[in-house]
Amino acid sequence: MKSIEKYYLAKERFGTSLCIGIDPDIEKIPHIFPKNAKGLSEFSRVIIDITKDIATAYKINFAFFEIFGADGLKAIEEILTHIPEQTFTIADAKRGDIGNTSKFYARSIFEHFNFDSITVNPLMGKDSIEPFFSFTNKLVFLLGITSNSGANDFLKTKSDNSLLYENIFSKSREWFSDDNLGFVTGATQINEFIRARELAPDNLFLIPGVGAQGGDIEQLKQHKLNPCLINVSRGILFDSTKIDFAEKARARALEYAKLF
Ligand code: NUP
Repeated sequence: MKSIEKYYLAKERFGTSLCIGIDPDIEKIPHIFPKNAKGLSEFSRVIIDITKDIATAYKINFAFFEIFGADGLKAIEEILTHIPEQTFTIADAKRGDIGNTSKFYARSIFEHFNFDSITVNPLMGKDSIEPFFSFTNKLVFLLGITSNSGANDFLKTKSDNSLLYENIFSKSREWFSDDNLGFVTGATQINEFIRARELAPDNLFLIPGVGAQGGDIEQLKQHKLNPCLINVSRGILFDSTKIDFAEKARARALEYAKLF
């Protein structure tokens, strides 16, 4: 099955656009877990157990695991086997390099880890992102307009008579099939979100920035959100860092799931 079809089926099944971000910050996980890769894996698996009937997708951010090297990568493998078959998965790895190297990044994420999708940094251009699209059954989220303040530094500057982020949306749609092409659009960037939807009306958007980063979901909901996945990481994972963390994470996930 193509990843895009899996997204639509998962969304129908769980009835929400909620994507839970697996960002197990070693400084923040509850004290009952060991401060190592095993701890990250155990904590993440509890979060999945307690929310797997709610979330349409899980997004695993590699940064939180890579601090433990090979053990961290093993933890990602363990966590992936814990995610239900029908739930959509995203590798938030923000890869991208010369074509010959990207080919191996793509194989790692899609063949070895078998994620449904990946986040890719498009700034090295067409040949750097093409290898990800050669996996025609998978989905690639290009960083379109990011949620952080640094989006002003490059993405919102003029390039070729449009803004750089506008070029990312329009050029990549010329190059690749909409079925494989998604975009990251930060919830904190409302005007740019509206423009992005004009440029890519039916592409899947991955929308981070709700919760800890203060993105205004009510404002976003006044525009065409779908098809989308809205990611919340800290806002669910660390609502409590005490013994009741799982209960609290579930309650937050339910609240967000109903919101979108
Ligand atoms: O533009 C982006 N903003 C962003 O926050 C692109 C991302 N991939 N992310 C990721 O989404 C970020 O790295 C983190 O994994 C998650 C947001 O986490 P939180 O702010 O909900 O805790």
